[in-house]
Amino acid sequence: MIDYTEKIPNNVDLGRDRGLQRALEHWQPAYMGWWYDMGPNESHNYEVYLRTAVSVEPDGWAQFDYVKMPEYRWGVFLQPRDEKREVNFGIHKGQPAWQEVPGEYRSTLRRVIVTQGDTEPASVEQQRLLGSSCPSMYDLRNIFQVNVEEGRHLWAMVYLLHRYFGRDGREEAEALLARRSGDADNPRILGAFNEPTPDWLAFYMFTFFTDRDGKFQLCALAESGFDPLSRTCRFMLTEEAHHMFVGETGVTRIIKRTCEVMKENKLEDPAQVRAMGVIDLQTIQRYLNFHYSVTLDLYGSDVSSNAANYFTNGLKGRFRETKLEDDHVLSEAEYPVYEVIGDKIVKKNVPALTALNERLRDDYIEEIADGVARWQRVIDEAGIPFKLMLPHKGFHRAIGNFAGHHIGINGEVLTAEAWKKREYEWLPSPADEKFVQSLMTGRVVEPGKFANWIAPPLRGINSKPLDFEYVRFN
Ligand code: BYC
Repeated sequence: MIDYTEKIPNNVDLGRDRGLQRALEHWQPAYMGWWYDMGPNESHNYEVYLRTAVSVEPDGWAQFDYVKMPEYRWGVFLQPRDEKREVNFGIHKGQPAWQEVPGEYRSTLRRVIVTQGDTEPASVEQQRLLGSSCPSMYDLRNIFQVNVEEGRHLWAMVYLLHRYFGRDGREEAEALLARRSGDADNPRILGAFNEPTPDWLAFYMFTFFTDRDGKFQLCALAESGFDPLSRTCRFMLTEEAHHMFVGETGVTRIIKRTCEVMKENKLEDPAQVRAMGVIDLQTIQRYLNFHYSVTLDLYGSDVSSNAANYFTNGLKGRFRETKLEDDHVLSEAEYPVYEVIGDKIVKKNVPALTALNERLRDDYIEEIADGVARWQRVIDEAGIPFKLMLPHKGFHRAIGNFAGHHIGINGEVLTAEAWKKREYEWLPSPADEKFVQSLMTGRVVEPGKFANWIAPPLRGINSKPLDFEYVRFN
């Protein structure tokens, strides 16, 4: 169970390590300062029907109640230790899992933990203004739930930095509160976390596509031979699932509403669809193309010696590593990657060890394709002849083998000029964004009411009705 009488709720017996406790208690006000500045705008007096972790056991960790958001009890929760756990891959395979950081991997592990940690406050910063244009009280509550949990994920990484990386770790923890999403001088580390999330369609796309990168990266880190990192990530994954749910159902509801309006009014022309105050399917496709492609970049280069080293040294595994049936060392195996040669995209086998970023990206793409097929079903069921598609892997990429090339949506290799001409056929144009913004000028917060451009969800939160007062504004 988690002890909520402590200043920092935790299940790691923080009170036993006075130095660590003091260091984290010192970081806590800085974190609160960051939350007041960069957390959800205007939310400080709201009471929100939130779920809070009460235990890390799989069957009973959540408790729902009203919480004043700045009083949310952020804390440190790790999954219980398995005394028999081993390093399951790489050159240390078969050794007992490490309870302390191996000296030779200190800086690499710190870097991975910092990169993971950096994404969490970044996403809160990206979403901070969305509360003022929410489509319903239900959605407002959901974004707040996502935001407090991203804040907790920052705590999860900061605990590791403080506990295992001494002074360097404390400095990194401060830097995590100093960088800002989109800041020209001190940006967040990874590309997608510096892109704006200007509207709710972007928010749902982000939580569907980018939070799912979170899932896959956390799954890979949950395989780590460094046991505290593994245990931390395992608990974070239980929270991540809700964020992806918010994204997937959010887009589903937008598509559903658009299809209803198209069908009722027998419309197909996007301009006429827009005139009815809903988002045309073509614009939804362009948002999808954008979020998919910037998220694919988050997996790093197709061929990466960093990734090979992480794996060989037992720091970061593959998706579902222990379920895979091979030698878990990959000294002989190969894996296909793609390269642009002249005006062709060519497949090439490389050592599987160096292609681990690409492999994780492929695992991700498989899951994404299933989600997009579920969205397609909504359109098909409405009898509307429109097909959503996933762009080619090389489309609009800034990292890896496709970076610097101009790949069209179907994988055609184009000149810069030819690509530019079609850019806004494929990606949201300023006019698209302006239109979506125009639908989201005010917030809808009467219990049970939903904005015109989105269908209500199938059910409420924690079996509450849709017109439940999920947020009290005071
Ligand atoms: N943008 O060998 P390479 C989440 C850099 S999301 C900018 O290809 P590597 C969440 C790279 O750092 C999950 N820079 O890459 C979701 C390296 O820099 P140096 C976040 C990039 O190291 C929603 C250079 O390029 N977690 O949790 O194999 C809401 C060459 O790198 C990018 C993690 O990412 C980029 N996109 O792989 C909230 C897990 N990509 O060394 C939360 C931890 C690469 O030249 N991170 N670079 O300075 C990692 O495992 C690895 O750092 C990466 C990159 C997979 C990201």
